Amino acid sequence: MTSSSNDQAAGRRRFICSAALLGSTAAAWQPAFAQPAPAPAPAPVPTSAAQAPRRVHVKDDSRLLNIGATVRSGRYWDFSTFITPVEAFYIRNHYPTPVAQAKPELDPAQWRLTLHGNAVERPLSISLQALRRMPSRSLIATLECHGNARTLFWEQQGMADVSGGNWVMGAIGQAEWQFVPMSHLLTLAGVRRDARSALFWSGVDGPDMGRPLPMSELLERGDDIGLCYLMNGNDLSPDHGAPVRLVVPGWGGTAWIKWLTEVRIDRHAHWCRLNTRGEVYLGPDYRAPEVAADDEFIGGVTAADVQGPMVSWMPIKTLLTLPLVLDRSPSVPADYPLQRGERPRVDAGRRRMQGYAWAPRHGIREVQWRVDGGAWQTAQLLPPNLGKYTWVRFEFAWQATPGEHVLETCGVDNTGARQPASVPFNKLGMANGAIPRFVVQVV
Ligand SMILES: Nc1nc2c(c(=O)[nH]1)N[C@H]1C(S)=C(S)[C@@H](COP(=O)(O)O)O[C@H]1N2
Ligand SMILES: [Mo]
Repeated sequence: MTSSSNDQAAGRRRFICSAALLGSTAAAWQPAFAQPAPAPAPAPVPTSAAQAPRRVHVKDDSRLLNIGATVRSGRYWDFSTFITPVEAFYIRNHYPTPVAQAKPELDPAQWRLTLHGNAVERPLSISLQALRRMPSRSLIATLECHGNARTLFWEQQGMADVSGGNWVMGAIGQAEWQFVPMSHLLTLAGVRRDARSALFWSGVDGPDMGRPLPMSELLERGDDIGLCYLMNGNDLSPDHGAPVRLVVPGWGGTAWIKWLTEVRIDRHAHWCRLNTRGEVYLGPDYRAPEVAADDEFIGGVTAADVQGPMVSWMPIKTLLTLPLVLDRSPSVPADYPLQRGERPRVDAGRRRMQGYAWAPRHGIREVQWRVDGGAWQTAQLLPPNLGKYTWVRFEFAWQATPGEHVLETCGVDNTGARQPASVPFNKLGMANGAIPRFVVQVV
C-alpha cells in the first residue's frame, strides 16, 4: 500500500463535502463520509503451513508513525466493517517486523514453541504442524493497544506530562482469531498447583520482547487465551506475529506477544520491560506491586523498575468515525486527515452519525450520545452484538445546525458501568477510557 500527498489532500476534502444523508432507503451500515477506493483484495494465502509461500509481506509504508519500529494506526474515521481486514489493522511493534528470511526460527517449517519452567511436569517442544493439529477454536475479539487514545490525555484532560506515541483512536481493530487454548497446553504439560506466572516470550524481534501473565488469569480463562496462528482465517502475516502469537481477549495489545517462541511457567513471578518500565500505570493514584525475594528479573530490569501495576483489561470505550481535533497534542500523526487545529466539516441537515463501542470485560449494553453538553440520548446498536471481547457498531441521527458543535459518546456495559468523564493521570498514557469529545464544524 502506498500513500501520497494527493491521498491526504483528498482525505481532507472528504470531510468538507461528503457527509451521508440520513433517511435514504439503504438503511445498511454505511460510513458517514465517502470512502477512498478499497485496496485490491490480497491473494489468498494457503492455510497449510507446508504450502505457505516464503515471501515478505509487511505493511511497512510511508504512513508509519515511527520508522525505527513499525507503528501504523488504523484509519478509524474510515472504519465501517464489523471485522477489520488485516490490511487495515493497526500495527504496533517495538522493533521492525521480523520475517522468516532473516529470522529462520520464524520459518513455519522450523518454528518450535518450548513450554517449560519449574512449575511444569512435562516440558513440551511443539512444531507448527503439531500445534495446528491440536484442538483449536476461533473467537472474535478486539485487539487494542493500551496506548490507544493517549491523545485524550493531552487534548481533553490537559495532562501535558503524559508521554508516549500520539495514538488518536486507531490503535484498535477486531478480528477472528484461531488458536489452541492454553487450557489444552496446560493439561498436556502438567502444570503444578503452585505455578505463579507464565512468561510468554518472543525475543525474536528484540531481546526484551515478552511478557508474563499471572497464572490465575490463565487458569480462569484458559479456554479464551491461546496460541494463535490464523487471523481472519488466514495465516498470521509477519506484521501480526507470524507464525504464532498469543491472544489474550479483553486485555490490551501488550499482552498479545507476537512471534512467540517460548512459554515459561514458574513458581515465581517474572519482571521484564513490558510489565515494569514499558506498560504499567504510573501516577499518584496507582500503587507499585510487591516484589518477592525469589522473583526473576529479565533483561536488565531491577526491583527499582517495579513502580506501578501492569496494564491488563481495557476499559469501556466508544468512538465516532470522525477524526478528533488535535490542538494540544505534541504531534499530528502521519497520514492524519486533519491539520493541527482543523475541524472536520459536516454539512448541515439530518446526518447519520456512526461509531463503535466496546467493553471488553462485560460487553456493551447501551451507547448514549449528546451534543453540546445537552441531555444524553440513546444510540441504536447495530447487530451483531456478541458481548464481551467484541465491539458493536452504533448510529444515531443528528440534526446538524451550522456552527461548531461537540459530540460526545458514552458506552454502558452489561453491569451498568459507564464511561467516566475523565480518568486519573498516568504518566505513560495507558488505557484512557474517558468520554471522547468530537468537535465538528457544521457548514
Ligand atoms: N514480540 C512482540 N510482541 C508484541 C509487540 C512487540 O513489539 N513485539 N507489541 C505489542 C503491542 S504494544 C501491541 S499493541 C500489539 C499489537 O499487535 P498488532 O501489531 O498485531 O496490531 O502487539 C504486542 N505484541
Ligand atoms: Mo501496544
